[in-house]
Amino acid sequence: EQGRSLKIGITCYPSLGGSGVVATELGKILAEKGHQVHFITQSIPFRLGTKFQKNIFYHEVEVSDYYVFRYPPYDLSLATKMAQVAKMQNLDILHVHYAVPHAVCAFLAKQMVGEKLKVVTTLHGTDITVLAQDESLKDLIRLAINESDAVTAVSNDLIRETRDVLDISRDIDLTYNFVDKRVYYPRDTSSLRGDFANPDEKILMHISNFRPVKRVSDVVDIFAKVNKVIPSKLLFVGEGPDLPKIQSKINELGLGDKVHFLGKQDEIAHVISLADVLLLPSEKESFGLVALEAMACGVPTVGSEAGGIPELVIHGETGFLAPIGDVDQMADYTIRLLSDPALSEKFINASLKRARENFCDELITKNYEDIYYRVLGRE
Ligand code: GMT
Repeated sequence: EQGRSLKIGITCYPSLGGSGVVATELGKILAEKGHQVHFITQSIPFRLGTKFQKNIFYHEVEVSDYYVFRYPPYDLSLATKMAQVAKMQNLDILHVHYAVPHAVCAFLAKQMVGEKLKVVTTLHGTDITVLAQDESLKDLIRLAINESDAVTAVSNDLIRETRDVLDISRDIDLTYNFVDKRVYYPRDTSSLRGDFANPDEKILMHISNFRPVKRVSDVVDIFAKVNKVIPSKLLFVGEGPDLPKIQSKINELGLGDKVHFLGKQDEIAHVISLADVLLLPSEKESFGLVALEAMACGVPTVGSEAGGIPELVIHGETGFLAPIGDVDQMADYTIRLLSDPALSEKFINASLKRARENFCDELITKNYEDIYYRVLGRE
């Protein structure tokens, strides 16, 4: 019987970028729809908040740290916790985000609980594009994926790459990422904008975890070129390993007074609404959630053609895409967009429409529910 409310366990990296955000937002919406959602994670997912919410429960994984262990066995504690929660709460589904170690732990939990517990694994990217390339992990990842009752991936490109890298042929459902339209819409930033830019200046923005795959150095190169032609400021949001290198590069180029570092920010919809363009020149990006967050706030993206970005950002309609590393082309596109108000307006409207029609929360959460009912044999 479709429609019956389900008991769903969700495991994700509580503090990790897009996958943690999507898993948490999905859990919140499923709970609103009447399902009972149990987060099983090492700490409270950062988008969950701490106040009591109907139908949402949180189970913390405690890791045993006996002196015999060189490394505390988080994976084993997680698998055990998953099995305990599944039995105690009579879970129907364990929905795990990220193959390593979560899908492997869910596989172990299922051995402890029995066949009636169904496992849904969502692949987000680096688990396949980086980890599955590692020969020491490949067989384990393949096992976890093949043994899941359903596997979903956030873009067609990631489905293709998963099949190639792991040499598997099983069905993988496409479930694009989504944003909650009650949160992601263009915000009025008139009172904030003056803190970062003069009225005649445009704002370029980059949001990420500043890991090497994001090619943040390209963002600086693009901005340096754009700034020669268009009065502008660059805003960086987020933190991560490449940040110090980026700061030195900006100082070396003498751009220090044109760049603001906002650090980590929670109210992304507000922050992103400040931007005239989002820059996403990544080396790898299975989806690019931040480009969707920008799109839903009416901010076009200029970026690379990596991974799943072209499935999200339509070149020439909601943004511009160029080959990875082609900063000259990305700078030219940014200049074209920012110097043509009619084109900007067209892109803004197309972005808002695309986010609403193709990546809205209702559509995508319904996809996930359909998958849950399918694996439970209640189509
Ligand atoms: O990109 C990151 O550094 C974080 C990573 C994650 O696991 O959260 O992001 C991946 O999952 C996101 C949500 O599905 C996608 O939007 C990102 O494109 C993907 N990152 C990569 O593929 C590098």
